[in-house]
Amino acid sequence: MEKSYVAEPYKIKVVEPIAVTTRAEREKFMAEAGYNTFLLRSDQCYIDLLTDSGTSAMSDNQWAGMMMGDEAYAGSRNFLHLQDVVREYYGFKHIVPTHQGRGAENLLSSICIKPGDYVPGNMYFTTTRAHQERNGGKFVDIIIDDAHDSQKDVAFKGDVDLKKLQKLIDEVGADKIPYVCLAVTVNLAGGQPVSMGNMRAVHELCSKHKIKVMFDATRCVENAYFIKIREKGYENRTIREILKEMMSYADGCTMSGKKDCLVNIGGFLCMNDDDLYQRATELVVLYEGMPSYGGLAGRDMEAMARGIVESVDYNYIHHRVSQCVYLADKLTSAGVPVVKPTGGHAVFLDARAFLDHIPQDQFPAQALAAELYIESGVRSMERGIVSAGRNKETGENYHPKLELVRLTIPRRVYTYSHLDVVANACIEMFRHRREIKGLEMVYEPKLLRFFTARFKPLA
Ligand code: PM9
Repeated sequence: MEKSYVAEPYKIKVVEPIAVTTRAEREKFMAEAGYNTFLLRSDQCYIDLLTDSGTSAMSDNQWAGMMMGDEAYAGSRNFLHLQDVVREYYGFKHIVPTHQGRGAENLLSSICIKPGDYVPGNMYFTTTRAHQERNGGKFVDIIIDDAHDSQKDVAFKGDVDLKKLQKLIDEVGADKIPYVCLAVTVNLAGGQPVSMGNMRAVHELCSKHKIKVMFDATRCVENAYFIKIREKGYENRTIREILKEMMSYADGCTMSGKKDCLVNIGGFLCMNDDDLYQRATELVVLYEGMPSYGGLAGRDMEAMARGIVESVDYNYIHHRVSQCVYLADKLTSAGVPVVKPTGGHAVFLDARAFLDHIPQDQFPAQALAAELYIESGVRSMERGIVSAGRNKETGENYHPKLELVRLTIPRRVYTYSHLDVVANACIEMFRHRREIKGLEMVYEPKLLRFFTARFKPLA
C-alpha cells in the first residue's frame, strides 16, 4: 500500500506570487551573491527554503490580533496576554520579551556567564555559541556521539550523553558551569529531538550539582511531537501536556518566536528565579526596551500569544512534520543521501556523501546550496564548515563531522507540489554531481561568517 501523507489542515486565503527565473539569470544572480544563498534577493528565489525563521504564514486569527495591538510604551495589554499564555503553556514564572531569539541569548549569556566559565550544550548553535563566547564562556559539546553520524537512525539523536556532562562537572567543578543549554530540538544535528527521559535525567543531575538547565526552546513544539510519536508512555498525551512536562525540567528558556511561535518576529527569555529575572529586567532596557515590550510592538506580542496557542494543535504539527517526511522519502527512494531520521523543520542533504569528490576545505555544502539554486531557483542553507566558523583560541577552522545543506520548510507556506519540485531538482543534481566543483572563500567576516561570506568557484 502506498504511504500516505497528511493533507493541509488549513485553506489558502491570501496568495503571494513567487519569481520564476531562467537558468542564465540564476547563474548571474548567484555569482553576484558571491555563491552565498544568504546574499540572494528574495525576488530571485522560486522556492525559498533558506530558513523556517520568521517565514511562517500567520493565521487569520493572528492577523486579527495584529489589529488589537496596544502600542502603549509600557504595560500594554498584549504583553499581559503573552505573559499569561507563556505561563499557561510553558509554565515559567517570568517572561522578558525580546526582538528575537538572539536578544534572549544576549541577556542570558551576559547575566550568567563569567570569563573562564564552561557552557555545556547538546551541539552548538551559531548565535547561541557566539553569545556564550562573547561573554568569555567556552562551549562544550555533550550530545551523544550518534548525533554526529548523519546515517545513524536513532529516535532521540538530540539526547545529552550524561557521562560527558558528569565528566565535565568532575573536571572543572559545578561552580564553573553557570547553566546547561539544552536545545529542543537540535537544529544543526538535523532537527533531532531530545527524549523526555533524557530531559528528566539532565535536570536531576544538574539539580544535584546546583547547575541551572536553560532550554533553547526554539523548536520545542516539534520536540513535543516527536516525544508523542516515539517515546513510550506519551502516545495518548496531548502536545500541550507534553510541552508543559518538558518545560518542568528547565529553570528557564530562550525562545526564538520566529519558529515554533508561528510569528515573523519576536522572542523571549523565561525563568523561574526571581533574582535572575530582576537582572534581566535591568539589562533588557539597554538592548531591547522596557521589560514589558523588549523590542516588540504590542501587535507582535499579540500575534505571538495567539501563535503559541495554535502551535500545540496536533493537526498543525502532524502536517508540518509530514511535509518533511514526504520530501525526505522522495529523496531517499532516489538514493540521494539525507540525514536520518528526518527532523522536525527541515530535510538535510548530506553534502559529504553527495559530493564525496570535494574536500571539506573546499566547502562542499556551500557549493551544493549554490548549485541547487542555479539548477532550480530553490534557496537552501549551508550547515557545515562555513557555519561552524573558527576556534576562537586557535584561529583554526572547525571541521564538523556534519557537512549539510538544509532544505528548511517554512510553516504553513508551501504545498506538496512545491516539495516535488525541490525533490526533482535534488535528484537531477545528484545525477550530475561529479560536475559540481568546490569553492574558495574570498571574503570572511570575523563573526558568524556564514551570513555574509563570499566565495568563488574553483577552476
Ligand atoms: N535559527 C535558522 O535559520 C535563523 C538564524 S541562523 C541562520 O535556523 C536556534 C536553535 C535557532 C535560532 C535561529 C536561534 C536564534 C537560536 N536557537 O534567529 O535570533 O535555530 O530569532 O534565533 C535560524 P533568532
